[in-house]
Amino acid sequence: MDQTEHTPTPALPASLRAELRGDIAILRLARPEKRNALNDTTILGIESFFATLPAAAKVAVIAADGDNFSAGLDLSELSERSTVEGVTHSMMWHRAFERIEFGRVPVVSVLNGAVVGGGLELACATHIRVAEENAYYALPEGQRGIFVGGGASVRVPRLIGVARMADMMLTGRRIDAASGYAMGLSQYLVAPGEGLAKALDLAARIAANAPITNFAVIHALPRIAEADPRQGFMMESLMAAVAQGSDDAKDRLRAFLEKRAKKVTEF
Ligand code: 1HE
Repeated sequence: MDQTEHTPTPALPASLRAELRGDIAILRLARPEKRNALNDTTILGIESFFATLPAAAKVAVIAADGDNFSAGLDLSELSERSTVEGVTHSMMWHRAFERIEFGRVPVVSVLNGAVVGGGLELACATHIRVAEENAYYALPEGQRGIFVGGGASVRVPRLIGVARMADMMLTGRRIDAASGYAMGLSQYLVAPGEGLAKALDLAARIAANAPITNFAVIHALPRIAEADPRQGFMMESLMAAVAQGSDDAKDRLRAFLEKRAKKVTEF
């Protein structure tokens, strides 16, 4: 909950479209003719969208127009940059994607077609990835003579391990949606065209959680998971006590004991 909310939301570039559906904020990558390649304007637009989410938004969904989630960095903008400009550019991506990963609300992404380079980096900054069966993943930076710069070396190994990421970068291989699902790149795998409906269903469930639980999952869980176990256990105890002490938790526990709450169900 480290973000200031401004209203109205600033205008987004033409490469992005935003919509608020109830308590779900939806951001669409809207440059399908360029396979949703991510230029600087789009990255700044993503940062701005997540920095200024409407107060009503409890969860966000990122999806793409067209047949591809994103072909990654807009290579037409990869002009002659100095070393310092290169660092600054990469840090701009990091800032934008940290707004997603450590923002105010959980974020679900819908992956289809190419989820490549910076497109995979964007996807990995979201909390839940729903892949359609036609999605594929690649890190072609090796072929382009560059290195990842949008957070992949931090986020991708957490999902699939350093060895698999090294393989992707060294060989430029494509990983299909089913293999990506099996190795942890996505948490869900659905038929083509069904990703958005699935993401909206998940988003509705997330929005119904206690806000303190969603906060803890986004902000406490990743820090605890990376902490030394002794510090981690302590942070977990503190976070658990904070959540448990909330009126929301008390109401929900009472509702369960009085048989007014849903049981654990499959979906
Ligand atoms: C682009 C880009 C792009 C497409 N930058 N313009 N990413 C890559 O190395 C992936 C490069 N793209 C591709 O390999 C292919 O485009 C795809 C496999 C993703 C899709 O193929 P296809 O046949 O459907 O489309 P296309 O004909 O290749 O592309 C359609 C148009 O989009 C075309 O422009 P047009 O004006 O000729 O119509 C392409 O030039 C354009 N286009 N991808 C710019 N990436 C923070 S560091 C992150 C580092 C990286 O992300 S490196 C990985 C970059």
